[in-house]
Amino acid sequence: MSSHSEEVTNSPKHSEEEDNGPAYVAPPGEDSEVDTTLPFTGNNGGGPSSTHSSPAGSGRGVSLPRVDSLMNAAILLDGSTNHAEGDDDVTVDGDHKPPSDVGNFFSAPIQPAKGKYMDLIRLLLKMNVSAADRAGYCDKDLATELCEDVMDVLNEEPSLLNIDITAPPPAATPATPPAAGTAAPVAPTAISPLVVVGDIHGQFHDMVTHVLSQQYDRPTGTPDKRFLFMGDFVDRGPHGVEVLMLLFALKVEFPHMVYMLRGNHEDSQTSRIYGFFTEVRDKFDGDETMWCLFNTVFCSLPLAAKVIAPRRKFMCVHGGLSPLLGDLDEVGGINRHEYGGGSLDPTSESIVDGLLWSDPSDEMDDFEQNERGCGYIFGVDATKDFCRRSGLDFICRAHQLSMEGYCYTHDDKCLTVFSAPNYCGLHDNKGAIMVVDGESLSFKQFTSAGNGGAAQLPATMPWSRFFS
Ligand SMILES: [Mn+2]
Repeated sequence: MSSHSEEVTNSPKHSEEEDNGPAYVAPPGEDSEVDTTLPFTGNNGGGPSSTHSSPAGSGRGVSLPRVDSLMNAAILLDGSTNHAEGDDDVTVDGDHKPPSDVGNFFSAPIQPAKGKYMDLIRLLLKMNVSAADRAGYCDKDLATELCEDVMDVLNEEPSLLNIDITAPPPAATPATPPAAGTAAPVAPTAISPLVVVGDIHGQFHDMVTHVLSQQYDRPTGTPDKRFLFMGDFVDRGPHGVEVLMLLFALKVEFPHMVYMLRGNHEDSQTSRIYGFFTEVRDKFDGDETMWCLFNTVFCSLPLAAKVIAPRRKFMCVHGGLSPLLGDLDEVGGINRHEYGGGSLDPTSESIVDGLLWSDPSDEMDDFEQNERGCGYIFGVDATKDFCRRSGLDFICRAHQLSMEGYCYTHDDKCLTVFSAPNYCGLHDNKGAIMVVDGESLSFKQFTSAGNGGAAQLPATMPWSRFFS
């Protein structure tokens, strides 16, 4: 390894990456001898470097399975029809234009909690993000206030979200109590489908035109959508700042309609290396303090969600499981703010490692150390046992590229959703989202809107910084 190994040697944790993943998953029919020379898999043959120290509780040093087996498992199941939801409703999402006027984005009676970020939301949804347009939102005072406001909202949330889509979303709590004689906020009466979203990685145009469009461009008369993002908002793609600022603004204004989980890239040791640091510095006049503040917000992001739908309960998380995680409810007891700071107990540290970093494999039963250098590879029995102990039907996670945008493994107990189409401008993969409605669970696949991939990478981000 070249410069990459030098960089990561300075990282006490999460070192070698990560850059194995999201692992390349071949489309159905493609030769299962995946080209492991692709940039994602550059470390596959080499294994972890001996220069890296082992984080407490993560058990590094065991022999590592090759990620090839993981990829092959995904290939076999990708596009198969043997899963329980064999008649999944899969549609290809059409083109969406930036909205000319989104009003309050959500329909009445879902009102913005503060209102002060609605102009920012409307501005960013127009997707004018060229260097000449940035002055309107890459403002340090605005971004600082937004980060502080979203931290206040996120810190009100537990480490384990509980999202019940069988009931209408609760009314937002107004910033100040209504004045005497003013009507209290009216709670929504319609049940809102939940849109579950995988990795974004700075592909802002794809997020707006295929994910958020599910709300702003929905057919007339259909209910508002709720959104659950499973992390990896930043790094690799060029517009992590725009992704965060739009989602933070939506989170502040509509805290019960937009939920954000932490991914492994929402971490200073990862986002320092894989593009976000450079992006923030460039967009905020060389100032590095905004990157620090964004990373402070990351520590407030919840770790997982329990989703209650009419016919099923499932977990959403960025990566996956840990052998030390007994059941899902234990996540709620973890002080997520201490993760990575050295003061969290080793068991909890290991559990969060798994939540953010783990990957499934169909070729093993239990747990192995993950070749990414952090987290675990978990097998089919691990998933089934965890679902049984936690009263879940399946787990839903992101973190790995799938050519179809989503992929079942573990006898359909483990679902991967990946929402960055044509990832990094290189892989011609579809993105997908899952829509959980009253009774049904469906997928929307989409191709890249353009402008979100490698072609837009700022020249200041060396290719090797992304893919080494
Ligand atoms: Mn990830």
